Amino acid sequence: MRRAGDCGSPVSGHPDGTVLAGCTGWPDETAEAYRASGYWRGESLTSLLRSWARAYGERTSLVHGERRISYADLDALVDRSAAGFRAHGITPGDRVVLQLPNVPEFVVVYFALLRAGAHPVFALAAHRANEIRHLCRVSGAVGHVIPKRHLGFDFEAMAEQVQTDTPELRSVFVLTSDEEVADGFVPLSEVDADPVDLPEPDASDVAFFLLSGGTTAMPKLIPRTHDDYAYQIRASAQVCRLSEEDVCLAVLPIEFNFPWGCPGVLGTLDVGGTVVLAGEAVAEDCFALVEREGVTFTSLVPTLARLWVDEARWTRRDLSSLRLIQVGGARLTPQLAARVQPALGCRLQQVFGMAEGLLCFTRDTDDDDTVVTTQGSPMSPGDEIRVVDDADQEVPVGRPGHLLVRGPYTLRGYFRAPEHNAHAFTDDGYYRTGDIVRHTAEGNLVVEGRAKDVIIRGGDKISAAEIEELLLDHLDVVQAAVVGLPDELLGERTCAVLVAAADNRPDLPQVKRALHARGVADYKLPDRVAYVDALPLTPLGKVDKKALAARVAVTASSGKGLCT
Ligand code: OOB
Repeated sequence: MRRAGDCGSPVSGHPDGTVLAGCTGWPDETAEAYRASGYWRGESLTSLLRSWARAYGERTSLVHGERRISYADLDALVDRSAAGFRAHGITPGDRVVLQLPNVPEFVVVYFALLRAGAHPVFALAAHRANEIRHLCRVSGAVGHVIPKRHLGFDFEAMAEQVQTDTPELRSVFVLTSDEEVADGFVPLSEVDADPVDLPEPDASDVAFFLLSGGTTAMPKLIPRTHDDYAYQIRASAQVCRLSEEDVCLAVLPIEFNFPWGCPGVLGTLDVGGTVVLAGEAVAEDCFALVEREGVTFTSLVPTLARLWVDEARWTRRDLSSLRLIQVGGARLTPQLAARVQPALGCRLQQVFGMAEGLLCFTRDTDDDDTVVTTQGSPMSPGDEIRVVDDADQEVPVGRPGHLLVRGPYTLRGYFRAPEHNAHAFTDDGYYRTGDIVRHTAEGNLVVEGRAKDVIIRGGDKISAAEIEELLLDHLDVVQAAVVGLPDELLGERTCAVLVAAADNRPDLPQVKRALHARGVADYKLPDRVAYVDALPLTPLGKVDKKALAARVAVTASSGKGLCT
């Protein structure tokens, strides 16, 4: 078995050897140990859906608006859709970019592609041509699933644009109520055929791809196997003590790991509960759904938690069914954390996690202080955690250090990224998370900061390097550095600090327009622009982002000059 950093090594344990070139698996002896410990059970996600349908039959699996879908119907829809994808030329091993909002079709298409032997690649609904083109190229996707329009955006026009310069992308499938789609595109309703016998995917194979929050110019693809994700949903459902009485409200976009499988949508289905898909994240609309459907738990980023806590003071809705609010994805201040339980009348759970794997949760047995001030402890006894200094030497408990992790649901390598993998993993397979954490004496983790150059804006991860590259490519500037500025509601906002080429100093609207025209997703457009004569450098000659952020923050708060 080759190590992380190699390209083309097979996913460990698959009987045929190479399954999906470009993925790094676990070493054979580690895989065996994960099986022996019962973490990996050799069950594919599609076989789980089949067993859920058998066990929970007529119970409601999904609710969206007035639509309610039973477990048996979900399984049957997936069978028809899988046969339909095969009939439309999707074959085992194919990658298909899945870009849909929180609608039942997301769940159906996900399982149908898996059943057809293909691998969904989760795109954000917020992504635009720039990001989708990249995902298609890296994954070698042959298909793209989109809504016709969503929140006023014309996805068909974007998909046409992407297809023009992505020759492997053969098929675009469109979710629409009117059956009218652009020339050459396929309405999703036509991805439907009488069920055919399809072989079960091997559980040790890659099932689907999540996207990394990214430190690099473009998001990396995270291969998740059936075995590792099945374990994640089962174990996280146990941590949250989910049962078939639970009703999950999926508010965050379900293409994120957090609402999809921590325990989220899949963890709820695993125990026979009901998932309510919320199309809108507006707090009052969510409260109406909580009341109507008897929602028992949900997952939020701190920005949304803050809106819920504020709104709960005025609502007339009955929120008494809520028993658990998970908050994660970005730093939750102890001040806000302390307001969640009193305002919403239910337990708070802090979740510190990553699409790459590791999940930490505070537990229902923890005292209030632990829940308010820590990000909890790892989900699995199989999670191996190291907190180290710059020389990779372990630091004592209580001291902050870099968080490294390996375990039964943490990746060993990004897809087709050998150079990046070489420094994103240690030689013995630990993933370098880029987070700075400290251990408390009780064994909980507290996130102290980040070593990676990522800005977390309202829970959305923005790679500074990506925006810097775009700014340099598309604007007449000599240098560009993107930094995060503290923000009351979003946690951080982005500021593009530029060194002008000549007298020309594009202002904020011009900068935004230039990036928007290149098909960059809206959430990545800078919130502010500032000009400096030169970027400050560290002694090693790298841009000193800390100094720069401090300088820009002072200017921004004084309201003078520089920032627009
Ligand atoms: C979740 O996943 P990603 O992949 O979008 O982002 C991961 C990064 C972490 O490395 C850390 O930098 C940050 O987001 N983060 C937190 C945090 N939870 C995530 N920073 C401070 N406090 C927290 N509680 O964000 C994610 C995936 C699964 C569950 C929850 C969150």
